[in-house]
Amino acid sequence: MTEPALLRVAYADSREPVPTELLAGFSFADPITQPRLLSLPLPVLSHPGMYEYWHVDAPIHSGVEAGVHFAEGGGWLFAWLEIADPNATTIETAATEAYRRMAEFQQRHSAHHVLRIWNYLRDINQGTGDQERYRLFCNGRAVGMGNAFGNAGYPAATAIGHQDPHRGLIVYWLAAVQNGQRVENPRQVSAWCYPHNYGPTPPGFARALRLPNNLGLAISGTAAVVGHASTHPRNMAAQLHETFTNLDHLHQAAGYTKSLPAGSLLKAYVRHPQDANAVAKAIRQRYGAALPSLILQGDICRSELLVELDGWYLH
Ligand code: 3EB
Repeated sequence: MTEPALLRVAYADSREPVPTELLAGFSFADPITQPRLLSLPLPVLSHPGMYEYWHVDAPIHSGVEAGVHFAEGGGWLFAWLEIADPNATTIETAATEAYRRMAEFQQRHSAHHVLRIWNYLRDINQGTGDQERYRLFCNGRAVGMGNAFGNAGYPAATAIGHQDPHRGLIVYWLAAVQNGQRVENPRQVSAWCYPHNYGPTPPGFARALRLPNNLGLAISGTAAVVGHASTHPRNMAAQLHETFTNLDHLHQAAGYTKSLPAGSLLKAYVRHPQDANAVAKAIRQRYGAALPSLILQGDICRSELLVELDGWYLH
């Protein structure tokens, strides 16, 4: 099997022309309707007007199949779907539907290895105990994915809350003709082994995924979770420091010695917009001003967590 082409990820000013050979593009709380571009309901606090682009140096074919929007080329596939999630529908049902449709869609496409998934759902912390919407989402997701990923073969993932009453459950993903390698963080209990005090269905995701073609790592949503516990509840500076430490251990577990080399990107989700500047500053101090980063307003799936990072370790 041929290796997938080079995949590049960049943040760019939306006033610049949309690049060609685009696999995917993302705007943040900025409505756009163009094939291959997805508008995400998370305001960007650090660089208003920035978009995210995924480039592949190959011809791209795009379309819509059974409500799944997709673009594929060069051995890569980007796809997304949105399930309306009005109050009458439970988020549990919406998640099952989303993952069933993803699994069915993936079976029909040659780039069938799902490597990385992002989940954005409204009011993620609403509801108490096991009725919290994030926990219900985890229940529904597990039912919908069934055996699609096999045990411990989960993709890397992010699950973040949005506040847009007009948007539902948005799931987008990256798949490839070649599989990647799952990477777990030795400082953290694997998510699918979380004890049941975090909800009846542990979340199914890998901490990172080593991309084919030796491109680097797709890094899952990473927060101040050590073992399985949230640390430093409601303390932004300490959570951020713990999260940086988690990222260090994660890239070391993947066999990389260098911390986020040139080509890498980082995204921070902050619960409170007033924390954006402090987070941007801490990222600059830790990784240098050259690292492209975006600070988005988004809710973390555990209510005591204030910040989560995800990104790309690319070299
Ligand atoms: C954590 O470490 C933080 O449910 O897909 C991070 C990444 C988190 C993905 C998911 C949840 C998910 O448990 C939360």
